[in-house]
Amino acid sequence: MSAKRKTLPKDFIFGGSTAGYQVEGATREDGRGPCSWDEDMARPGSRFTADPASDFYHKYPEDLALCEQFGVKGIRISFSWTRILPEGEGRMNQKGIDYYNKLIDTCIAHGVEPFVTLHHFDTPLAYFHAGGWENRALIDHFVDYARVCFEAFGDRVRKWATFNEPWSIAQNGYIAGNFPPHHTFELGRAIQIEHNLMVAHARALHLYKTMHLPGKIGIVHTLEGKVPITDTPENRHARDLDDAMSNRFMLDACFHGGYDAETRALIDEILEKNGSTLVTEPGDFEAFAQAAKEIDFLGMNYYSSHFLKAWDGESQVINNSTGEKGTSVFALKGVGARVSNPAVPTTDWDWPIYPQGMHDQLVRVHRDYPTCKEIFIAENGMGYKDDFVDGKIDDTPRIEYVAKHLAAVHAAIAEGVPVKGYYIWSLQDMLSWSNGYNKRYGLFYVDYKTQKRYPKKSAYWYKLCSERHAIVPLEEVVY
Ligand code: BGP
Repeated sequence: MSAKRKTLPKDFIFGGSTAGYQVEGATREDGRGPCSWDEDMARPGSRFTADPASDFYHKYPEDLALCEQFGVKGIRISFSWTRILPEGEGRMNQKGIDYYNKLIDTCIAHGVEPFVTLHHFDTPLAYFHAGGWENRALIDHFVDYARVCFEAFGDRVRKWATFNEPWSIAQNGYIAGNFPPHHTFELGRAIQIEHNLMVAHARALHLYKTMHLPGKIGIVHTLEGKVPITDTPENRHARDLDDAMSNRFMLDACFHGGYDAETRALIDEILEKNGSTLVTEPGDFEAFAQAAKEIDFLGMNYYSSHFLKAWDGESQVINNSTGEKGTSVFALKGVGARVSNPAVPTTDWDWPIYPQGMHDQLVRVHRDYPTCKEIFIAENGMGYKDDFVDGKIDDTPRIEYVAKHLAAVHAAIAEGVPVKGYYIWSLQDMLSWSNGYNKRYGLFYVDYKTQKRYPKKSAYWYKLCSERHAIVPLEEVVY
């Protein structure tokens, strides 16, 4: 055995992550109702469509057989709310229930534990038109939908997440403008949405606990590392502001049961500079306090960190959604500017590759949020324009990326952080929300014309890691 080998606990789950809208396709099949993204992808000028995506709606038996073959022991899936309740509420769609029953049963038959997210960006269209997560009526509807799911699938699903990445819903929809409803620089609205989502999370989580089902429940947050580009008081303050808005505000709600005074002061500073205020109701904080006592785990997504400098100017954002390196701009009024760090490499989409940030966020959650009992890396991976050569895909840069991030997990575990699994983003290639199909993440290559799957070199490497409970050196992969 190599002296360099880093081992992981025997019960550490090597999983694969997916999201309903990004893999299922079949958006008009079997009575599914429309969601916000259907309308978005149909608008003039839209570059992509979610049909057939990776056709997981029909190909799931094949993908789960691949999981079993390649040592993938857990799969993160998300339910499409409008497959289950086509209008978002009321009438149930039996075909949607049947589909998810078959999917869950097939997971279990292959020894692949399902980890279900209730909401992964695809809000029912009628609610989106009624204001989306700005409209507090959606909180009650979400809790009702959660109840339907817990009742139908709670006997077999043992890991639940209420939401995927509330921060992305807020930031991408209301600040960066690359998700529906495509608003830009509306920091106050984004923060309000974060709060409303935290209330919906807390109430659904508490409901689950009252049902005494045999599983665990948490939430999936994307935690972005924030680092001052140079160590000045102004840059450190920019770091604190960005961290409060992206990470701390919601971690406080989930694990402290309310906003810490220092967090609230940072958030209020951003709100004031952007001419906004936060609206809360007293019951919100009761819900936070209750759910913080009951939450079982944090699902942490980590892709990159941001290097920050102080910024006095107006907000400016340019999204790199084509993979043309060096085209991103991100500066927010009242917060700070994200700048490139020449010492840190980036992906073609300008995402800094900085595994240290993953380690630091894991340690920070463990230190600052001791009520967080377990952490799963619910997403991490590398968007890459894979080359398909004679049926083979040598994605060595992806293996290197994942190995470095697993090493960060390994180091955090050695420091006492209870990380229990790693779900690579992504299991198979799929639709990227605002980048389409040339940004691939999968262990399994999808030929979108034929829907044929091809295991990449990373799949063979991941299998060895899962079998040996270790971060296997690249040289040991036979491909
Ligand atoms: C996360 C989302 C995923 C996935 C991933 C990669 O924020 O939870 O759904 O899309 O990011 O992002 P992208 O597809 O933009 O590269």
